[in-house]
Amino acid sequence: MEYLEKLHDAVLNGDPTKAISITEQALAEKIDPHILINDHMIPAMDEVGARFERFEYFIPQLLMSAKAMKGAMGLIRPLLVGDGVENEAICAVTGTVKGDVHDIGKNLLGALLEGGGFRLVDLGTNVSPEKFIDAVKENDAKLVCMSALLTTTMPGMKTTIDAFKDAGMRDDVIILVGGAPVTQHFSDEIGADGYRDNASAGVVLAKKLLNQNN
Ligand code: B12
Repeated sequence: MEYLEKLHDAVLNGDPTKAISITEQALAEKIDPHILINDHMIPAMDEVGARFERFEYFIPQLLMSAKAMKGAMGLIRPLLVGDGVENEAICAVTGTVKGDVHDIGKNLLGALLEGGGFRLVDLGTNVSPEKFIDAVKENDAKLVCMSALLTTTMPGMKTTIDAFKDAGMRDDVIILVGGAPVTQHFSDEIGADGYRDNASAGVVLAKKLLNQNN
């Protein structure tokens, strides 16, 4: 599977056309999509971040790498979602917190939640506490998943949890947090119900906390 290394390079070099064609080939050869994501594309994005920190990459490169990963994810997403959605499914609300536009990890989590049988309401990025609360009310959601990729936006998770408390709704929902800078310690400190460092583990935890171990 040496050509899969080229998927890593296509994301690292911000080449959506190549990322898409390699993903097409890999899926045609029935390679597990989780391998494409976890062993090739996420490490590439980590390297993109490292280069950004060393001032070797700048915003345009970050954007092109994100575009490459999103292009490949467009092909993978239907496979992750599968036909897991059921009529009586529990509603999960996902969103990236206010001030933050990073959405690749959040979208991956959303696809896996849908694949895990949840009904998904994705609020997108830059989501205020009020929007999370309104979405839970409108959809009778039992799960809220917040994502943050910036240390400066992480406090928005606490603000959102506090807003649920103020609205008298904290006990109605399971709240999970995640994103590269988030830690278990931070999750405990802000009163979230749980944290995981990857999307698949997040879905397993959500099901466990909702007593849905199917
Ligand atoms: C791509 C990227 C961008 C793109 C985002 C495009 C998009 N549509 O998402 C763009 C160019 C827009 C961008 C902008 C900026 N970025 Co940026 N970006 C990145 C980069 C390189 C990759 C992020 C990514 O997609 N990773 C891949 C995904 C799959 O990983 P993930 O989101 O962490 O998700 C995984 C887990 O965390 C988990 N997960 C995620 N969410 C959740 C939620 C729950 C509930 C659970 C259980 C799990 C979970 O699941 C996933 C794995 O399965 C990171 C570096 C990095 N390694 O993280 C920097 C990085 C996050 N960016 C950074 C910075 C500084 C910025 C800017 C401020 C730059 C600037 N000067 O303008 C802006 C901020 C814009 C804003 N207001 O949000 C810094 C943050 C530093 C910090 N300490 O806060 C980083 C770390 C780069 C760096 N090393 O310096 N960025």
